[in-house]
Amino acid sequence: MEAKIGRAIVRHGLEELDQYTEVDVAIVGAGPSGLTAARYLAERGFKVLVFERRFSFGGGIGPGGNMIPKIVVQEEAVPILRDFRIRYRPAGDGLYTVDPAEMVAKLATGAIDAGAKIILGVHVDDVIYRENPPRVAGLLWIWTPIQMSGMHVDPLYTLAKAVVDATGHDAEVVSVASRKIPELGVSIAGEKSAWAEASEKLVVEHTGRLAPGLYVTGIAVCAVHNLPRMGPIFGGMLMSGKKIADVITADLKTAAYAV
Ligand code: 48F
Repeated sequence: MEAKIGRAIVRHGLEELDQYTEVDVAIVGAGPSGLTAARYLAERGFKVLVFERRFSFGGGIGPGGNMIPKIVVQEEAVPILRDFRIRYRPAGDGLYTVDPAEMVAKLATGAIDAGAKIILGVHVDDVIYRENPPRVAGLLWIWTPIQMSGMHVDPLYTLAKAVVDATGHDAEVVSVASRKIPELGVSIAGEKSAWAEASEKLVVEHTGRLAPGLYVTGIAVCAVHNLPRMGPIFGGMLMSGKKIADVITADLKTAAYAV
């Protein structure tokens, strides 16, 4: 029995890792923006891979507002809640509350059911770079426990036509690209203090492509573009995830990305 269990895991696990060595879109981070983007891209037929450092989904959703188990979503993002069948309760003034555990579960289910592959326990620590024109062509990744051990272990590669930084406040993918590839012209301007109303709009407006092959969504947009943060209101994260899916869909249809 033990041999069969081990063989089943090794065979199917490695077979699937092999299938995901090259993808259309690699999303780093399974928070609200990354999961939303994954679902809308996967349902349009793109091969989508999400790498998440933790062994769980949801990023900053789970803790609610300072650990009180509710988050807020505004009117404009309600159609996205409906797409994911996430229930919401009116709180007045165009605001709705949502149960964080339900949102985590349904965003992840929506992405997976649409066909996205999520791999947990993966730390993305670098990008793959190509010249002429300078572009990001994929990711380097390593299992999180190995990264945490501090031991030197060489990572593995995933090639992607589009790499999405959905890593949250630290914008980790853009950060490494800005340090190591000055030719890309990307930088981290740093996030500003909270101004929820302005931030919720600005984060969606600034969501987009930063350089060929490199995209940013979610609160990472604030870190990159020096925008105010917002706190436990999540409509902007969902709308940013949907917008990056639209931007990438348009880009991948152009000749430059056609393979
Ligand atoms: O932080 P996170 O939820 O990012 P988001 O989608 O949403 C932000 C909100 O949760 C909240 C907010 C808005 O109301 O202010 O903070 O922009 O999810 C980011 C995910 O990325 C993972 C991390 O564990 C988290 O689940 N992550 C971060 N860096 C890496 C990573 C990395 N280098 N490799 C893999 N995963």
